[in-house]
Amino acid sequence: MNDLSRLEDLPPPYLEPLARHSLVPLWPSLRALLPPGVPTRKTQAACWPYAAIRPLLMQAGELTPIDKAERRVLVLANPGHGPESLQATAAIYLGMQLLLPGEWAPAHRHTPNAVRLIVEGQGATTTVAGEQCVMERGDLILTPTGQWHEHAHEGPAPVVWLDVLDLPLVHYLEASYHVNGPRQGVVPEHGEQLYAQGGLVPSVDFERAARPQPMLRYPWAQVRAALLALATNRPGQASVQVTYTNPETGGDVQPILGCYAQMLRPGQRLRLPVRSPAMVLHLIEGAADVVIGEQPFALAEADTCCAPGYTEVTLSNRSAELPAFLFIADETPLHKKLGVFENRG
Ligand code: GTQ
Repeated sequence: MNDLSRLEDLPPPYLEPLARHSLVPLWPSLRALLPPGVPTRKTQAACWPYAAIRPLLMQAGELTPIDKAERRVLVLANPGHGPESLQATAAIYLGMQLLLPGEWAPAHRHTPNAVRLIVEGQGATTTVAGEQCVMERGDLILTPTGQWHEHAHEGPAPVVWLDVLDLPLVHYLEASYHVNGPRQGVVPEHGEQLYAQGGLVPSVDFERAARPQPMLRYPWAQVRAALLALATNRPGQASVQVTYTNPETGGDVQPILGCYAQMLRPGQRLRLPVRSPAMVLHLIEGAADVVIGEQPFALAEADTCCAPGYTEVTLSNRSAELPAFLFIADETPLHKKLGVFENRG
């Protein structure tokens, strides 16, 4: 951040006492800290094809037992941030996690918020605060800050999901830590059954907002149906997108990252508005081309890419017959809370 080479303009007898007193002149760094017009971003346009990740993840399954790994994850590390930083954008961490039949990833809770988007396999569950969430392809499962969670797998084939956490931000804030715990008891109720039945909720023994995030699982079948209905009901609308919301507040599902599902109509080309938050895109179904700034990527199912903020992103459905469906996560709630959100159209 500090352009140290420009300090050479200053005489060493001046610089030496500055260093001794932990003082730094601002003026050599001012333009780097506050560049003209557009922020400097480490986050690069990047893409992780699932075809590259999958065999390496399966190899990890052979090389590293779950009790040693605790979480068997390959991190999608943005080259602009470097491999050690383990981050996709300034605030977003992405990882592909593998659980093999019979495995259990033990209970813990931590300060960063997580969401999981199921990529392949059946028969695994994530238990969050006692609620056992079935993991099926395309489902979104929340693990809000501070809630106990563990993953178990009784099915016959490997299960893989995409972890999206606000870990880089929480770590930057020096607020990231975890606590291990014993296996959770399971409660019979499920938030998505309590809330997602046409506006009905139980009349007895039901307390609104008893939990900060009342719905933990957003089944893909319901999200997909909502997008198809939206596309049919609003034939003239270009962007067919839904936001995953908290059914009690109507606001975002998590405090820092926003989650959305986007449908591309057959043959559709869609330019997204240029906005301040960075985002990640994951193709759930279909085939799509994405251009991030100047960089084109051809997405196949289960491919994941990431776009820095203040950058033009254009999506094109490669099929003229079938819709395409993407999961999107971005930093919008964070930018809005901080007052730095910008939409440049
Ligand atoms: O499954 O709890 O990718 O704690 C990173 C940290 C997954 C998890 C990650 C985690 C988890």
